[in-house]
Amino acid sequence: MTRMLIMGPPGSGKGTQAARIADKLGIVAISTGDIFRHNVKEMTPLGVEAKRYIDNGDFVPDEVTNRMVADRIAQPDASSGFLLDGYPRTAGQVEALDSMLKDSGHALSVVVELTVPDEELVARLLKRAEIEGRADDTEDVITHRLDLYHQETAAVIESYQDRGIVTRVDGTGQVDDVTERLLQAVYSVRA
Ligand code: B4P
Repeated sequence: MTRMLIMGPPGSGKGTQAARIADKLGIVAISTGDIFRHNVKEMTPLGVEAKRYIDNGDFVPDEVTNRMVADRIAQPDASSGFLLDGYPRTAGQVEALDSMLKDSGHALSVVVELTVPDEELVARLLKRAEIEGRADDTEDVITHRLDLYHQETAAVIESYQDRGIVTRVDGTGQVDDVTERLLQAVYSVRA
């Protein structure tokens, strides 16, 4: 039963790789960013609240995000395992996830960290801006998201490193090659 996290800075390929890895492992990929964007598009109360944070590149408050994730992982399709993409991003979210997992009687199998140099991250996100036009892919907001990542989320990864469950994977190069490296990393932990 795989319960794993994919972590890394904005633009490191989390969303791209999460779908591929979850498909290979036969588990569901849950992306907090995708759930927020869907709610923003549908203009749900959650979306209206989340939009002002997302557009500025800020984190949506923990209380809102934690409740959303708890509801999502309680759904039947997550009962046989899941891959979380973009969560947890703060110390408060780590604590909340720990208690969700404790309640379910399962532990995290592995945390994979995608590493990509900052210059390449910015280039990728600016390229995506040309294609998708996401409101949070402007240069200023990208810089702010990267700063937030280094200030808050890097410490989250360190806290998992202290538990000895983090595997670092080089996120540069062709998408297929990164997928292959990630699968090798996951299989080596499960073996
Ligand atoms: P996310 O949706 O998680 O956005 P992201 O960090 O930019 O990652 P994403 O998955 O989109 O990009 P990827 O690296 O796959 O979060 C968006 C916002 O939602 C946050 O800023 C925050 O406001 C809010 N939010 C989400 N989770 C939250 C939480 N837990 N708590 C609070 N707030 C939260 O890909 C980027 C680009 O790179 C793509 O265009 C892709 O095609 C390209 N790419 C991927 N792999 C590549 C490769 N190997 N080579 C070249 N390009 C590649």
